[in-house]
Formats: sequence, C-alpha cells, structure tokens
Amino acid sequence: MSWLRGTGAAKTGRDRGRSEPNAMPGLSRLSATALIFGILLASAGVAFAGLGQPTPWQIGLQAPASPVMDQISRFNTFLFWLTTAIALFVLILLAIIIVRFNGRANPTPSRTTHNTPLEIIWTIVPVIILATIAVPSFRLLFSQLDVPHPDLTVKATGKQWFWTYSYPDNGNFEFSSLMIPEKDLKPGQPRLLAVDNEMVVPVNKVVHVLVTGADVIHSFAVPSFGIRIDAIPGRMNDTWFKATTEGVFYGQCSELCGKDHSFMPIAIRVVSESDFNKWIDDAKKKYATDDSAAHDAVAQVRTPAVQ
Ligand SMILES: [Cu+2]
Repeated sequence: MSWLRGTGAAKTGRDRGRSEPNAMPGLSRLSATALIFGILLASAGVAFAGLGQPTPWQIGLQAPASPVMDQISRFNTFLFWLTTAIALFVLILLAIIIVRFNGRANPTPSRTTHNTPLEIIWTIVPVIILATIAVPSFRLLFSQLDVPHPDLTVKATGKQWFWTYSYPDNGNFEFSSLMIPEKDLKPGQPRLLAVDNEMVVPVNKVVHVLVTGADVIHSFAVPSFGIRIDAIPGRMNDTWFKATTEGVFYGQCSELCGKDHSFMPIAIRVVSESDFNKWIDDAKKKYATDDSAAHDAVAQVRTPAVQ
C-alpha cells in the first residue's frame, strides 16, 4: 500500500502566445508585466499549498491540516493585513508631513502643543486595536491548551538524536524513529525529513501527544498541525491535534539539542481508521520482538533515560 502523497503540483494554463496587435504598446507591455506577475503569484500560491512539508520558495505557513492550525493560519492572515494597514497609515501620515510641513512649504510652524480630541483618539484607537488582537489570540491559546477528550494517546520521547513513540492505550509498544540518510532515500521521500518508522495516527481523531525528553531538552513540532511543545527530561508535557487529511506530515526537533539536532525529524502518517487498526496489529507484533531496540540501548548508555 502506498500512502505517500505526491507533493508536486501541475502548473496550470498560461496565456501563451497571447499577442494582441495593439495601438498602445506601452499598455500591452504593462498588461504583460501584470500577467507575468500574476503567474508568479499563482505559482507562489502552489508553493503556499505545501501540505505536510515545506516547499521550494514557500513564504507563507504550511497548509493547515488540523483545526488548531486552521485558527493559527487565519489569525496570521488577520494580523498580516492589520499590520499592513497600520504601516500604510503611518507611511501616508509621514508622506503628508514630509510634503506639506517641510521648511519650504510651511515656513511658520504651528505652536500648538495640545489637542484633547486627538489625544483621546490616539489613546483609544490603539486600545481597540490591541483588544481586537487579544480576543482571537486568547481564543487560540485556549483551543491549543484545552485538550478535548482524546481518542488515542501517543507518547513521544526526544532523544539524542531521534524520537521514540509509544502507544500506551494500544498495546503499549514503543519504537524508535530515525532519519533516513540522504543516500538511502526512496523517490518521494523528502531529504532531512523522511524517517524509517513513522508515527501513525487515524484521520479525524483527537490524538493526545505526551512529550518528554530522555537526555536534553528537545521540542516536538509539526507545522501543519500547529503543534510545538518542549520535550523536557523529567517532565511530561502534552499537546493535541486532530488531523483532518490523510497523508504524511513532517516536523523537526525545534530546540537546539546537540550536534545532530537538525537530523531528528518527525514524520506522522495519517491514515483511515481501518488502516490504522491494521497498522496497530502489525506494530504490536513487529515492535514486541523489537530488534531495533538497539537505538534505545545506545541512548540509555549515553545518558540514563528519565521515565
Ligand atoms: Cu532535539
């Protein structure tokens, strides 16, 4: 069964060969430039749509695949336009001042030092703006911290330099997940992100993730799910996500944790419930007779694991 999703997106139609004999060459050049700009933006839109992993030339967030990331994306867009409007407003004010109130245009400056209505406005308007930001911000914070009743719990332990995942309510098996070196990558597997054993979860189910560190502080982060939480030795942090789309979603350790910090990616495969149950059955057998436990042994020799 191949669950790997293709991430390449076909580029759509272009107005190729659109040459209009035009009496206004300047205007047609302008529209050609606008067209090219539009095409560039459209391709950038393709780049924005990277699901589960970064894409070349991506400048926005990764596409959301959970309700929390949906909220984060919307909040991010809202803040972007709000700050753009504020920056433009200040820019316009500055331009007016530069043009109308310079030494030449306005040789006798006003001596006014107070203007009560204006002072009230410039105090109240920022308060309103901050309140407008605070309300969705707190709503987002609560939905991140309020874990709904979970359908499944997975414990992720950060180790130097890989992750182990255990499924306490599904047989309590545990396995290690190591990055696949570049030379062993199969087609479609992203460099520095693909792992040998992915964490597997069912689609549209609330997954409660317990996160801890075995040696130093790591951080469990998956952008498409909008989760990032520190993996701290001796402490059990938790977060949650509900994947709304099947596919593979990648993340990385996001706390500097040593020399191979960049080489301990996180890969979460989201599958249908029946595929998940099949995987659980296989995983119980596979990881019960776990000869890959050597990874854990290595980590435990280096630094004793914290339970
Ligand atoms: Cu780490």
